[in-house]
Amino acid sequence: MTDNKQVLKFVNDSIALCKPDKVMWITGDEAQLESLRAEAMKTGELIKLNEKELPGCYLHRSALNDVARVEGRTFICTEKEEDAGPINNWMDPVKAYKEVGAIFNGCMKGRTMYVIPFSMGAIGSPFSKIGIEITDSIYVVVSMKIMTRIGDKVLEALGDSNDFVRGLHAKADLDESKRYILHFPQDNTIWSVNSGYGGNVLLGKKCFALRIASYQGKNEGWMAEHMLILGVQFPNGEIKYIAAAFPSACGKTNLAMLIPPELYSKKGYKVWCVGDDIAWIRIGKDGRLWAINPENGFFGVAPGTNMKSNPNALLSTKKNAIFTNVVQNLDNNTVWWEGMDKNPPKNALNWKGEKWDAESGEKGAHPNSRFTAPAINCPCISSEFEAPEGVPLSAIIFGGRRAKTAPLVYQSRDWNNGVFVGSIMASETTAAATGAVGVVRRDPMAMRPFVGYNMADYFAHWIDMGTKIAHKPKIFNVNWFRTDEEGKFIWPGFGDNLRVLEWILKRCEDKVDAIETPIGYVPKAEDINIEGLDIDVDTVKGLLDVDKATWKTEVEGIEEFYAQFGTKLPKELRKELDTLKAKLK
Ligand code: GTP
Ligand code: SPV
Ligand code: MN
Repeated sequence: MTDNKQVLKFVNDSIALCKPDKVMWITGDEAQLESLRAEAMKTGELIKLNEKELPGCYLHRSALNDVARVEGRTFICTEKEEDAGPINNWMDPVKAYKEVGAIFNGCMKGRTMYVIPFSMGAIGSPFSKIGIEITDSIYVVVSMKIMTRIGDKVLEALGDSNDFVRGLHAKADLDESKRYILHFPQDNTIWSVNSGYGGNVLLGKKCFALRIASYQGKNEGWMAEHMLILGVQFPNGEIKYIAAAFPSACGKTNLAMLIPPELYSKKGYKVWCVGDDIAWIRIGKDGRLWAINPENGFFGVAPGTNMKSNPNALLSTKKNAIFTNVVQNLDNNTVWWEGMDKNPPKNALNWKGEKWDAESGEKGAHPNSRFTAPAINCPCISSEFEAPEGVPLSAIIFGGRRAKTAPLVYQSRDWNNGVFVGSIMASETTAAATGAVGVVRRDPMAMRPFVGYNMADYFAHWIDMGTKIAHKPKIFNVNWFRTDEEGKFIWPGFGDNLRVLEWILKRCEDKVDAIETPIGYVPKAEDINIEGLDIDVDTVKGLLDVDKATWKTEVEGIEEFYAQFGTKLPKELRKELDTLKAKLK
């Protein structure tokens, strides 16, 4: 335990509110965690999987109404509504504490309250930040063990400091109509109630490491971003690092762990994964941007993960992982999901726990079924994964899911133009959040659901950072998802995305030419290496095409999006939009 008065006050206040029967401090000790797993197996919250094939692995099924992030019930609770901005849902903090406090009141009667001290970032790193999550869910405890660094050593690192995020979670009755994910950035506080789904309840992740941290970053001069971090190792051994922001379920985990095509691996190319979802980025003493991954594990999308698309992710799940809402193969007590292989199990239960046969035509795994897996399981985890100061960035990449409009890759003209490119990102919605799938919406920097303050101020923070970074990374945009007339993806994607990264890194060193278009620089088609692929230079030309008419329509959408911010929109972005319009004339 701890003598930290602020921590004790937070825990005692939470006990007074939630009224649990018992309180257990999570020490990080394996015996304690193992006894909790055993308890969860008794209640069915966790199902132990085949110990030989999947040692230390468990299956969890969430409630049927609780399978994704709930953006409509996620709130930023700042004193002034304007500080939450036009994109976020806002709730007055006084009202939020009172009304949602009433839902928490007594909700842990008959239950145990678990107190989880956790660190985002390696314990003791100057870039790391500490949180305390209180929860009534063993699934949360054992998942936080995978996703973050937990236990007594975190309390030791905190000492008597008050610099920690207070996270209170209760699954309560899982009542959808009383589900709230509340953020109080001015109080370093998160309240989450009536959900058991990862993104809503593993409070270190989106709630802390993005929503609260983005607010802290604005005030402290750094950035919390929805970005993967990877290193490309060249045949001469040199490694260049890239951070990339794609919206939820748009390919971060896949890119972060990509396996180079044979053509490249034979020459000695390798890709190292530093992180697959979140980057905390600061200006280093050398004037470059340095990024750490604050997480300790992956909360990855299961469907589509297979030995061809992402072997490194699949191999990461082979021990000490938790699967949520996938198919259970009853013959050998292992798991399966759509796109794992072409042999769905015959004797199986679907994600709801019902008898299921693939012949029925119904999906067995939920489209947003996921796994939590320790990062150290990943065969390509970077040697710099725990480096206290992180890795230096050569390039920042934005990208989304666009059937048309956005070319395979383009480079922004400079930092402010790059911020503009990030700010106008749009992408088709996915199953990672509740609501319609496949609808194009603006998702600036892939942060639409994750900025803990006014998005216009967030844009201004990006512009402002640019004035302070002596050696700025170059900013690019990619789109792996252009489709042909039949709706099929034209670009092979996955490992072959390295071909695009190669062009990007060459541009960073001025080693390759480009063609100027109204939106920025695109490659000459012959500069994208297609050796060994099924596509020809003309197809690449098509993928790189910037259609003026389509972009004129796009500009109308951008105007409409920007209009919400009124006079708060940074003038630099307005200027970029005017330039784009002029170039499209
Ligand atoms: P979050 O965990 O929600 O933040 O998602 P993510 O951005 O990490 O996405 P992930 O890598 O899990 O990919 C989501 C889906 O996109 C999966 O179904 C992948 O198979 C698919 N995908 C990823 N990369 C590519 C690609 O290069 N091309 C195509 N066509 N699909 C891809
Ligand atoms: C995402 O939706 O972007 C995820 C999964 O990475 S969650 O943790 O649910 O946010
Ligand atoms: Mn994500």
